Amino acid sequence: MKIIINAGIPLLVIGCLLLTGCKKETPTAVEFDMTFVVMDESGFMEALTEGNLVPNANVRIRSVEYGTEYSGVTDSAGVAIISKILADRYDVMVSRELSPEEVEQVTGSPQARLLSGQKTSVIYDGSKEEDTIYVNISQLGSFVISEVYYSGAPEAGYYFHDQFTEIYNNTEDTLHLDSILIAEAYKGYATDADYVHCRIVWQFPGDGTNYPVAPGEMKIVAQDGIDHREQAPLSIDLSNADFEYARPAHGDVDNPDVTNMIEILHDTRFDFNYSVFRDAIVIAKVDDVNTLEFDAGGNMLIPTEAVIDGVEWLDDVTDYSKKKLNAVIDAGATGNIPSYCGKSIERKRAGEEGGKIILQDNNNSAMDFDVLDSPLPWSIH
Ligand SMILES: [Ca+2]
Ligand SMILES: [Ca+2]
Ligand SMILES: [Ca+2]
Ligand SMILES: [Ca+2]
Repeated sequence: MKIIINAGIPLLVIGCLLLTGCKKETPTAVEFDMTFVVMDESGFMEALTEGNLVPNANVRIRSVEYGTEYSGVTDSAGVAIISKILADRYDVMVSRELSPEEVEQVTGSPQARLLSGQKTSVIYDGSKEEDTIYVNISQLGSFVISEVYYSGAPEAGYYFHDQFTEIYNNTEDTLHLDSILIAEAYKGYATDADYVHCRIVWQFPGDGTNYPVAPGEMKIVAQDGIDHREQAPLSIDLSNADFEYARPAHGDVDNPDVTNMIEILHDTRFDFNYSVFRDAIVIAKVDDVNTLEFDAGGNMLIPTEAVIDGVEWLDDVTDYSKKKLNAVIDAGATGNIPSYCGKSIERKRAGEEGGKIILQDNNNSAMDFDVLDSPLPWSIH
């Protein structure tokens, strides 16, 4: 009796395996191990270890088509092996934090910094099983978009007028927002590495010195600078917003206590509202916005070299066919949250120096952003 039962179980298992095998979409898929060697081009590792290999680096690879992620950490020889990956096109993202103590050994100044590097859309199909990824020191000399709250308020119908953009001074010096542009990238031009094609462009007011932002300080640009809790109880108070997109001639809110952004180019939308599903915005600085050219579709062309920072979000981060920003500006996308969930996207910390938070900017939102359960205007989590 016992023998019969035991014999039955393997048969059942084999049957399940056969059934599963029939359903598999890629029955011929081959798994292989991929070895990553991380090399530093900044000279930091050379100064610290007398070699350019980078130990303790985080290596993440992400399937472009399926969104599947694998990760590993480099060993003392700067090598990480990621096992059993499938042949596919991948984005590779590598980062290694340099502690204040490590940086002090090299520069004499105890500041946390980040080594990072990436490759986009590289094919790993098993024909080669090793790749070298070069990292360099992240540049910190600019404003960055530190948070975008775009998803809309929960339990308030389809209320999304509480959207805001937070801009952070990631440098050691006071910077000015005067005349900087905020623009929305239009769809269909992600392959253009030279220009961001924009159908909505707004500009900060000021003559160059009117709107200073201290190191580590941040400013809020609201869709509407009002207390949104009156319309959506679970939302936020933006009546103290630093700036707002106001279109009073079109019936939009205009809080007299909140400075208005200047409308440069606008489409048929009521307000400069971001999509609650997927969208991409850039901040940029040009000498004279009136000299910018347009494409045949009526989109303003902002030169990529004028872009200070950009961020892209997708409701489905496995679907890069919807991406609007070129990989030079943002090689990835954050988001992956439902609309009207009240969540927000926030740029990650790279470190701290002298009590000031330094935010991470690899020009890859998939690496650089986290999702917050609720928005945090004027603050970093
Ligand atoms: Ca508005
Ligand atoms: Ca106003
Ligand atoms: Ca950036
Ligand atoms: Ca924030």
